[in-house]
Amino acid sequence: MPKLPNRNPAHYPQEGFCLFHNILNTQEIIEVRKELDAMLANLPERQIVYKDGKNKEVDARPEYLTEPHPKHTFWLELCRHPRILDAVEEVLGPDLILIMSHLIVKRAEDGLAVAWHQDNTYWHSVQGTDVTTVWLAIDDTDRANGCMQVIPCSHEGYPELDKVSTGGDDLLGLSVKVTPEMESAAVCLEMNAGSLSVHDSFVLHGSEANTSGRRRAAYTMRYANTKTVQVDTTGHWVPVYVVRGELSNPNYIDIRPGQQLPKQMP
Ligand SMILES: O=C(O)CCC(=O)C(=O)O
Repeated sequence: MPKLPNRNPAHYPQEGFCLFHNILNTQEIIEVRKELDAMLANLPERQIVYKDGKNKEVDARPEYLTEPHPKHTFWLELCRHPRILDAVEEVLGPDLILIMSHLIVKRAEDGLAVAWHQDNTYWHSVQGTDVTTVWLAIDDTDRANGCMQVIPCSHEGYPELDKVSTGGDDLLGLSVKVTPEMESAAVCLEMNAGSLSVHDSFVLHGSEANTSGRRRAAYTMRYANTKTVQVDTTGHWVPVYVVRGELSNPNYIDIRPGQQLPKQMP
């Protein structure tokens, strides 16, 4: 019997993730898809990606649309959408910074798998554990098109697990070793477009390749509690934006409600 994902934000600290249904409405999702389709139509031929622990040049793929928010107002505006921030506030509290984002699109019958990993262990400029990722479904997602999978409670104690090279054709090129018992506890985060999950930055998660005839697109937005997490802005590759609550660091950019969005980086 498939395990049902946690939908109660009160259980997030223990489970390490939570599902929120229907956060964006149909019209909002149509607009998101329009922006995404325009980006997909303009993919470069080659791109530099971080894979297997180093930067490499590869044929461009839509799984690697990293950090659109400092470059396009549309994505930055989405990162401060009040209903998305309400979900984040439920698990991280009211003082929130946006630290990264990434569009991950798995084309029909071609989308890459994402091996088991812990996000936080890749982010050396981020100090602290109150960090969460919003994974917004832009398309309906299920096991066949490579939905996210999470191993509940695997963040407990915030262990930094060793990584090994996958040697395979997956998004990261690295994987954390997971026992069959751990893997059998994994939960599939199947959801309709407009729903989202949030996951702790230490919880083990990944996804399988897209073997279906349907696209699987998602927008991941990464947030932290600005009172307990420090970001070294000199070593961080994108600006840090205050989206809600206290303005704690003069190096962060204030985009709280009512603030004009800054000019976009080229
Ligand atoms: O979209 C996926 O399949 C993986 C996403 C992921 O690893 C993340 O959001 O940290």
